[in-house]
Amino acid sequence: MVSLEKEALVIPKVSELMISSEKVAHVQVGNPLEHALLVLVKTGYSSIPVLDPTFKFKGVISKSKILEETLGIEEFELNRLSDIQVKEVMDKDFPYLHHEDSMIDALHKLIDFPFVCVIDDDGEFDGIVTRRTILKQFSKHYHETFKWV
Ligand code: 2BA
Repeated sequence: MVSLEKEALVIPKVSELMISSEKVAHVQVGNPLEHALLVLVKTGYSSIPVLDPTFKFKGVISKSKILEETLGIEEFELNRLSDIQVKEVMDKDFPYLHHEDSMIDALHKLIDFPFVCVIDDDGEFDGIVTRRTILKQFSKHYHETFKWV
């Protein structure tokens, strides 16, 4: 079990850990699922944030949700994807963080989700915090604390 020395661990804020919005792949609520699948396949991610035209965070769309929509009775019906909008199938019940939240707030949310979106006071999307970033922080602290390991 990892024991972190409370005094030595400087807890960063979400603003110091996030990947900023310009580096994050996203789709819009009104995009057809066909477009969302293309973005997901091209970027290699399994899920990405969904924004409205004013850049507000609205939910998350995943490859698995999109594939579910293509399931016909006997075969995959990919042509359905141009008739369905992202907002109809996206996951709306997704947590978010604010800039001033701490790494520990992010850690709690990242137990159940691979990334969490960061929004400002108006709900505008500013970026994401990923599991990788948090794990790297803990790994760094662990090795700095127990240099002989
Ligand atoms: P996943 O797409 O399921 O990816 C799981 C992990 O696999 C990622 O963990 C990363 O370590 C690796 N990975 C997958 N695709 C990658 C790629 N194209 N380039 C580099 N590494 C890749 P995390 O980095 O912790 O990311 C967690 C989740 O955050 C990802 O889950 C994805 O849903 C989202 N994500 C990360 N970076 C993103 C970005 N720039 N734009 C949109 N979504 C992003």
